[in-house]
Amino acid sequence: MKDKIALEEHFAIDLTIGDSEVYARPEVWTGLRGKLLDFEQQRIEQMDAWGTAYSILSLNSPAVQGIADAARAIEVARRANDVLAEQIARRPQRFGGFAALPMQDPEVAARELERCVTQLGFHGFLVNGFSQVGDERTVAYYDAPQYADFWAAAAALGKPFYMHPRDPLPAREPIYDGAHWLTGPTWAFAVETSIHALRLMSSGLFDRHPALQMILGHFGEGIPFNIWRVDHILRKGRRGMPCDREIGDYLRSNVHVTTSGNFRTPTLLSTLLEMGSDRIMYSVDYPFEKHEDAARWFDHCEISENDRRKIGRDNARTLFGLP
Ligand code: GRE
Ligand code: ZN
Repeated sequence: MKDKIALEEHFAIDLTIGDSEVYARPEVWTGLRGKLLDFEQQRIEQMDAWGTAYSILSLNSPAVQGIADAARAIEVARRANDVLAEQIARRPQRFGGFAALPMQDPEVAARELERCVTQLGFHGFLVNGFSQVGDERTVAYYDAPQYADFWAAAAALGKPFYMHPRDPLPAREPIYDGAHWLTGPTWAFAVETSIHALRLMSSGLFDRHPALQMILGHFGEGIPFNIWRVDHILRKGRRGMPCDREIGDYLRSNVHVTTSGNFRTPTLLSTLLEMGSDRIMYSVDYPFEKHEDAARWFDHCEISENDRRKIGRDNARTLFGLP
């Protein structure tokens, strides 16, 4: 399929590139590093070769979320957003952007989002999970009360947000001790990100802001596969859960998922049955994943051509108001 839109596509700046090194074996790091910092060579070549017309770019992980010092987080977020805006201005037909936000300071984060949307033309924001705030071991999840005004400001701008993975802090997750191969994208990313997403969905956030839309990568980090059980259990007793509806209702009215890094037809079909074809969008997760692997699978997987067009392009056009 030509003219696909992809929306979990990452870049890095000098101040954040180091965060990605732990995810690459030494012999591939030089290549990955180059691809994260590149905007005009391999990135465009790969998009052209495998039929992606437009990529919405976002900073690597955890980047701003991992900078406990709020002033520094604010500075790095602004730098990254300015770099991205400059690259979009050079190729507005090929690149869009998600803002990086210093969630360590919710008021500044709201103002930076407003700047990115109204002045830089970004399509929303992407957060890499929880933020470390003040010191390395203090974490904030965004269902916390101090984010109420941030969410009101974000919802008023009318743009979606992407909840992207990061690893849990080792000190808080001894279950990975001695089995570090399960951290990162193997498994820990999905566990960490799905719980954060479920926290937001069950917090009443989407009752207060019913038009707000959250995007999850990797086919929803496991949530669509398990949503029936979640609501089945909660139907027996809500255990103090403050939201108005069932969590599956929010999945079907406030959540979109992408194919990033999860190029598998049974998973796609299961997600289609659970969420319908309006809430699934193509993505690669470049440069951590290859356009080739994503496109070789997606362009020929066994779905209707109507669904392929929706998932490959039209759902994203509608969600982001693209021409
Ligand atoms: C990502 O951001 O999507 C990512 C990483 C590290 C490894 C794999 C991966 O940050 O997909
Ligand atoms: Zn990613």
